[in-house]
Amino acid sequence: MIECGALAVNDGKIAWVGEESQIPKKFFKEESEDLNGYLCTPGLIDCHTHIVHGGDRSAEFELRLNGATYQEISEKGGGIVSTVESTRNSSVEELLELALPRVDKLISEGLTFLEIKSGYGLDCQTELKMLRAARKIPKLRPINVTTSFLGAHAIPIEYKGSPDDYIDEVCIPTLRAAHSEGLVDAVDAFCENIAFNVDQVEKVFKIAGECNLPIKIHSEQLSHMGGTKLAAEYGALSADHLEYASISDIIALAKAKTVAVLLPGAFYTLRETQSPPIRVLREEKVDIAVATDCNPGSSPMTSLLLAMNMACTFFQLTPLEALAGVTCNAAKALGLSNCGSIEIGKRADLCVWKVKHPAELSYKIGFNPLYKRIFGGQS
Ligand code: DI6
Ligand code: FE
Repeated sequence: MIECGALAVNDGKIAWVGEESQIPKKFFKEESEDLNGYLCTPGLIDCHTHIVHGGDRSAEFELRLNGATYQEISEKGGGIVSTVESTRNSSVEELLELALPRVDKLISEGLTFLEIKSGYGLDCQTELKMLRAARKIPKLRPINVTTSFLGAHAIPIEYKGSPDDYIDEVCIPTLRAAHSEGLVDAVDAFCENIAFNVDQVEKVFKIAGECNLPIKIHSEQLSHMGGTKLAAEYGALSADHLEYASISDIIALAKAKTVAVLLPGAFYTLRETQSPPIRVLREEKVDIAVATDCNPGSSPMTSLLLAMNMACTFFQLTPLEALAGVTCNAAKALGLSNCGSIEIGKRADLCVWKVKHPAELSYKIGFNPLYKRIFGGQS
């Protein structure tokens, strides 16, 4: 933290940062702005969302409040596959109309970079439609977007009981089609007892490798399936959720330099009681990111500040760890090197907050102290 700091922006990038008293003379000539001593941080990055989707699952929320579990609802044909039906029935325009208010909410809290997953299509046409919608968002809003192909998210009704056939006949050909259209920045998979096992996920990771695409995983969210170790073996950018991860899983992440992404919104919504192994993550020096997991089932959340608050309260992250989780470590989880910190040469994606100390960002619940958001040098 620089107490009396200043920075210079040129051509959308950070040209200088340091003590106000040290600003090089050449920057004095330029246009300048007083930020009133407010806190300036990197722009926020949400590194795990399913923000493009049709329909809503409020009925399922009520079922869970009456005692049904997430897994039971999923086994009865609700859950992810019900969002699949709504998403298949929506056009790109309709998906955008639904997604943009969610994106706007995140932007209002200083978001400058957003990851968006497919995975509610589970057929070629709809997976491509979701990714095309995601690619349109940066044309409509001042935000950068990176996409993850999540064809291995759930088993669609037409392949019930035949997950291997789904992977071979739909997921892999769709990944190839989406990649050849330039729609995919990374490949993700849901390794879980209600989704895919390690062998099925590994098949998808092999194709990602052939396509030179980085991988990510949803692992050990509801049970221990072994996806974390598999992802580490394949050099994944991130392993996400991790509630049921073991010590040896975390050691594998550390060795592979894979980022651990914590998703406290899903932990909260599902009233999970087992926390990810934070102490071990710290001991093994695994980089920790925090994201919303914005999705209609397990985390209908469009506030990254709230995710920071929850990461502190539920998982006992320090407020500075939470801030690193939505900036520099979120950038790492997406394999980005041009944003996530205030450094010379990086994009001038910045937030100015009307707070005195960074802890205030995580401390308040439902309060937004954003004073100014700067995207590529533009406010
Ligand atoms: N894990 C999640 O948290 C979301 N997907 C996943 O693999 C949940 C998706 C949903 O319930 O719609
Ligand atoms: Fe997710």
